[in-house]
Amino acid sequence: MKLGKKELIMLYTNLLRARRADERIVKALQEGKVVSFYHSGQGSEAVGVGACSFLRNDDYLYPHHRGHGLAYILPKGASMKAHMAEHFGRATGMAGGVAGFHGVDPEHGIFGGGGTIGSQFPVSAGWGLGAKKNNRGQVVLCCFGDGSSNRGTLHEAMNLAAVWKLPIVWICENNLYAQFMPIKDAYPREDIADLAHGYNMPGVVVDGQDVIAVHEAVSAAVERARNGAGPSLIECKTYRYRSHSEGSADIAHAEPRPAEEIEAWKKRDPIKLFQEHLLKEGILTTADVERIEKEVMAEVDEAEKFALESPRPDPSILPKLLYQE
Ligand SMILES: Cc1ncc(C[n+]2csc(CCOP(=O)(O)OP(=O)(O)O)c2C)c(N)n1
Ligand SMILES: [Mg+2]
Repeated sequence: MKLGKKELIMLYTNLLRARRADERIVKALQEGKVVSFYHSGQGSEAVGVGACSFLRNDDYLYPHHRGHGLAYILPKGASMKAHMAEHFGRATGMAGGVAGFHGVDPEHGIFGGGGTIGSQFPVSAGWGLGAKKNNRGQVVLCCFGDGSSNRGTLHEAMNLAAVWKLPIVWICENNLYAQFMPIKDAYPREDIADLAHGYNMPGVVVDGQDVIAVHEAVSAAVERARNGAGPSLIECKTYRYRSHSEGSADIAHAEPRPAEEIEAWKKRDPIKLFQEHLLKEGILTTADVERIEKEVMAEVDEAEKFALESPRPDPSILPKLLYQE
């Protein structure tokens, strides 16, 4: 799909929505308004936004856990208010405010995630089988990290999906680390996309800071899957700007992550890169950039206000550990 001005601005806006909502949740957590932990997605938004902005409503999405799905689920149609309210532990949240740290919105084909890394593979294979049997051309996007690719469940699911030609696009958000473990010390090759050859499917490496590159690779794989040609694997090379989760040490093994590495990736901020590109091409003016910033901030303010004004869930349905007034 060739993108016109409207679609390009939509991609830019989605990048900004994911970033600003993520920043607000981090701030709210620091202020004690958010009830639990948070895995920030700042730095890798182009992966989810590039992959999910042009999916069909009835396509199935298993979002990655960075930003607790923000960059994936917002472009797929999920509500920022419901995501925010979930994190504030409110009844209007995506999962009623009781447990939704993984994006969920069944009306938009997002059936939630799981806390167990690697659970997305067999679950997505099941959805892929369902999609194939439905025969409506639905596609499944299964998103995971570099560390998750080391789970044995990947083999079972990718093998079955390849044999049965299931309509699945496997999307690896390779941010070079699994918590404190550098992927170079946990995987013997350079590219996780190489795994695809073992399952007789295309394996593509893309620049995960480039939202257009991600979009192009994913839409080719989506088309292939819709046409019955089976699964593909897309590896997006990216980075996370914050620590694994808020409050945890920002380390590789037991040492701080290298400052020069963080700086180099910040120079390739996906939003900055895309904004520069759109300004240069005359798609956006500086006035447009300011207007979009204001609109997105208004959406984020409104989402936070909605969350804060929403009621707490009925305590009788809450696991004891989660409920604090
Ligand atoms: C089976 C399992 N092991 C460990 C964890 C704890 N854990 C949560 S996220 C994470 C890192 C996953 O790394 P990766 O797949 O690269 O994703 P990233 O967090 O880097 O985006 C770990 C170890 C878990 N949730 N499930
Ligand atoms: Mg990782």
